[in-house]
Amino acid sequence: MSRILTVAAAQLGPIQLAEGRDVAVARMVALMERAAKRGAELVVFPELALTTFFPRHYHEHRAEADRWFESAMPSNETAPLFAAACRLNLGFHLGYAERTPEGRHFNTAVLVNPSGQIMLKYRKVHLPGHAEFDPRRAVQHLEKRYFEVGDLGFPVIRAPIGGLDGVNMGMMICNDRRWPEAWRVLGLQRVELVMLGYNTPALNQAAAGFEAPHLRVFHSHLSIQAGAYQNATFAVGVAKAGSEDGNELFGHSIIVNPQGEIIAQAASWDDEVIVADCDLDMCRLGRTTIFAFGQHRRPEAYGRITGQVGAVDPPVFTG
Ligand code: ING
Repeated sequence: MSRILTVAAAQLGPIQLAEGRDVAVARMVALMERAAKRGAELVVFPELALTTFFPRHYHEHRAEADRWFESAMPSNETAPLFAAACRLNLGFHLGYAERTPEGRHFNTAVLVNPSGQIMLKYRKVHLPGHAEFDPRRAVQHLEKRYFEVGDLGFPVIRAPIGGLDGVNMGMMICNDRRWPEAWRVLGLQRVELVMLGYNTPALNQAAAGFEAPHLRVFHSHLSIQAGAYQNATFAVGVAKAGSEDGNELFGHSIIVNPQGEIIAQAASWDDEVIVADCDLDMCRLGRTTIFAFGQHRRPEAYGRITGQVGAVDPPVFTG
């Protein structure tokens, strides 16, 4: 008996600095309705889906940035998403900026069931960019200024979704997809579906050297396809895309199967729904053969992975 989950990636076009959450939420409800019409049971939204990608803007006083954060989930502004999920019998993943009651700040994602229960929460671990204003950069990337490092690890939950009694689901956010460690921690919990949203500039903004523009998408797809294949899991990578106040983010949202194949891809850099039937039993081949972790992994050889932060120089051959 195959276990099929119909998943939608709900890619968002740009959200301008001046646009309120109500505009984004209304667009997102429309995408949920389109996804439901296409038979989707789960809808995956991008990272920081409610606002413009505000880490590109410098706020001298961090408290000025609180305007970009949600102090409750659901809040009045996001309640329509929860109502739509119930009305359409959809689960959904949402990326947003979280401000906790204690005043801590995280780049967060939640997985919500049709009843509005938050089944899983994840806080972004790999924060790219910098904490202070960098005059060398054409555009700032201040995630290290506005967010703390996530403190929830990389959790996986087995939960009912769609017509299935239990699916092993996990999340990561944007830059996390570039780090194989994140994928492997999820893989070691038998994850079957990894949901990740991203806001990725279409052009390299670090003043560190030339990177051909086509490589931006190549690296994103390479990371997601490799992570899915090497951990025998489905993956859904969902962009916020388009030009936000002149700053271009690329789209190319994808759904990837446990063989690392792209089975659906967005064609625009705007609001767009892509849908795929994910037969979760496809995970079994990889995890019982090539990536049967219990039979083949050798943690005693991997000490450097958790023992070191940065790289060290190797010994020099002296003949
Ligand atoms: N954005 C980018 C990402 O990792 C980035 C930042 C782009 C880092 C390209 C390195 C290279 O996709 C976020 N929000 O993490």
